[in-house]
Amino acid sequence: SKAPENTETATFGLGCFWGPDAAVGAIDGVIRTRVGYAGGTKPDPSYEVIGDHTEVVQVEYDPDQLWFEDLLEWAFSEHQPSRQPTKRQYQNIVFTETDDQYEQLQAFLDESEFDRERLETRFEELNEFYVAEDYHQKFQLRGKRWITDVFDEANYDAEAVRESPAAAKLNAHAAGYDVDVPFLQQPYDRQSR
Ligand code: MHO
Repeated sequence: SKAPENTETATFGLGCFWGPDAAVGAIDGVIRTRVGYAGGTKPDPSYEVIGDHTEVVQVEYDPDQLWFEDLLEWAFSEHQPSRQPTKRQYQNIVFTETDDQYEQLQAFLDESEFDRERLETRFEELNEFYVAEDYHQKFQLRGKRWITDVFDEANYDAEAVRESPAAAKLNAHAAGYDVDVPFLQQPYDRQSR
């Protein structure tokens, strides 16, 4: 079957973006991933001149397979909500892009046991996502030349690799993720929500 055409995006700051890029790629229903910068005001940030932005991973997912709330569950398994790095580059941020995502976030926080007073995670509306340099995309996979060479031979350019659903899964696998990671063992019971 083909990659679904109706996808939604969700964006998270969870420290150095290489790790969450690979981790989220392993999740069933995650179609594409890309890393970038968001959450600040500096126009056209780069890795060297990041300004007040934060390293983020942008997830493109199939809303028929995965809910934003599932990604929230994942994001909260990936960081310490009671801590916040002082460096903005590595801060933990949950961005919302639609009213629906905002409502799912409120429901998630209400249902969770977090003491809102002690929650240091930033919650913001995404205004702009700046895609990061090619050498930061699918970073774990880039270390496996024997795999990336095959993409090159098939005439994939850097953008095509970044946007490839297969590359997202291979990147996760290259980072050591498999179907056996605990987060993925949790059954998704949509009906009970
Ligand atoms: N400089 C750190 C973090 C990189 S991440 C893209 C490292 O080399 O691991 O900020």
